[in-house]
Amino acid sequence: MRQSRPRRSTTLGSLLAVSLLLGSAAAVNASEFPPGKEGYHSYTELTAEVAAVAAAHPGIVSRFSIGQSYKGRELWAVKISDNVAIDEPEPEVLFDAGHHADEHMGTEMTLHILHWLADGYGVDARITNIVDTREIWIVFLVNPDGAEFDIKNDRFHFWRKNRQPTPGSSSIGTDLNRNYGYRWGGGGKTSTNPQAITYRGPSAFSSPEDRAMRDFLASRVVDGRQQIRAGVTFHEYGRLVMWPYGYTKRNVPSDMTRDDHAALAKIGRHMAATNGYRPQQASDLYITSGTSRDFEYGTYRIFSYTFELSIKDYPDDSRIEAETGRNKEAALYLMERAWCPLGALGAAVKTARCGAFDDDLEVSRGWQVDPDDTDTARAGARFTRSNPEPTRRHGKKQLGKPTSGSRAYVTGAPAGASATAHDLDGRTTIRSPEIQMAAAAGQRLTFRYVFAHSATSTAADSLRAFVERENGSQAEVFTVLGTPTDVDGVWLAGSISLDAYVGESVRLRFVAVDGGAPNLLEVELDDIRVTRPN
Ligand code: NO5
Ligand code: CA
Ligand code: ZN
Ligand code: CA
Repeated sequence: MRQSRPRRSTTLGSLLAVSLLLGSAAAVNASEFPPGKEGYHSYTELTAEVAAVAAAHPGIVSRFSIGQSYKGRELWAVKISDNVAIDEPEPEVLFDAGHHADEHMGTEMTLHILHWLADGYGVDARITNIVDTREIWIVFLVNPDGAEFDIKNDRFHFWRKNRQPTPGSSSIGTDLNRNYGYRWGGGGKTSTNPQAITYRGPSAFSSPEDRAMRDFLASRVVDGRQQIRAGVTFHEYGRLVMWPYGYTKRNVPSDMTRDDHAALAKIGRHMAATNGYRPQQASDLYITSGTSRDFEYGTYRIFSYTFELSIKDYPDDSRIEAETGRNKEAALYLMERAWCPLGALGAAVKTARCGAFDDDLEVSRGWQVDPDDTDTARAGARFTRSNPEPTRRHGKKQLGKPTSGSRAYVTGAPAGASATAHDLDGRTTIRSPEIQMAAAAGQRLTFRYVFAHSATSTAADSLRAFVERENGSQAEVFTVLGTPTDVDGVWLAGSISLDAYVGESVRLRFVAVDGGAPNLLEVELDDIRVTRPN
């Protein structure tokens, strides 16, 4: 859907230019699948197939490469959307396959998703709607070197890793689903032995293939916010639908919120009900560290799932149609749900969390600190997005527990040697990324805050919220002032009508000031949202 305000241009154009130059390079050492498995796509066939679909559907499919494998093969990808050459403000979804060389069904799965969308566009109303209102990314084969080696000389080699030699050893190959830089080096079914099939690599992102995935994901951060909201990484085998995390058995560790866990599990169970797979947290299978799924959720809060296809490894090619087909509903559902995954939790959550802005402050989402370079608070006392340490003086002042997860904006997070060691003196400001308000009444700015101070406080101490318009003007919409009494820290709720800004593009600002003679003042902010219209 073409929106009134196209996003600023992205790297897609340059990626396309690069792929045009490199796309004609002939594949080297092409192999075929063994007898009975010819229905699978070799790298050469995959390359040709993706190019053919893109050429047949130039308006909605664009092919590019996210980078090269260790041996220099292009890592082919497509974007599928209406107005495909334009980066529109539409929710994005990522499907990938082939981290593991021997798991060939995953690549067939991603090719089927490509065909469902490309061939169904303009034919099937549901698919047309998805293509018109989403931006779908597919990376078909993250590990082409391994996949080609696995079928070398037209027989299987039971190869899992990439084909990168490990420095200082005679071993070849890193497990690309152990090499991502989130909790890399942690425990579970992962190895430091270069010979092991789960070798994690000498360092996080030591493999060019995972680096290409990392850089592609980073390229989808626009105006500070990750655009990809949901995804599936296809593996084999076991017929499982798995949600984060794999690195811990805990259901809701400190790097996950309760709401996210509830929605991840609910969506996972829903998808499993449609494909007949078993739904579970990834670590219920076994613990893993350095996976793509944990990286995507942990770094960006992408609702990232692992599907284990098939009941066995190397299924006959006669199984491809049925095994991929049973995942069609799940794939379509996730693309639709990507609009606001948390909305799966029901009407109240949808109103609160599927509006124009929703930030639990758990990961970076584009806020600027000291946006005008006019703040006077020293660096250690400014708003930082962090896990606050509790402080006490005549009762609680800085509270140690955010209202969601383990991060909030805090004026100096450490407790320090005394309660006043890291409290605020002077002014500190945060400014949100652009927020496109819906053109309907009833939207509210809601947030949670702590405003705690000593009995020496005055009205020179304050927490203020402002709405900044596109023309730069700022309106104060919320004010709390200090008083000459001891006020303990407690999480309070702010809620302000934004009816004056319907349809506008705005930014939010929060300004905390310790203005009088130095006194104890602690300010915290969490769960900053613009709710849906009523
Ligand atoms: C995966 C999942 C546990 C993510 C893995 O059999 S698999 O290797 N496809 N299982 O261990 O990375
Ligand atoms: Ca589009
Ligand atoms: Zn796998
Ligand atoms: Ca939080």
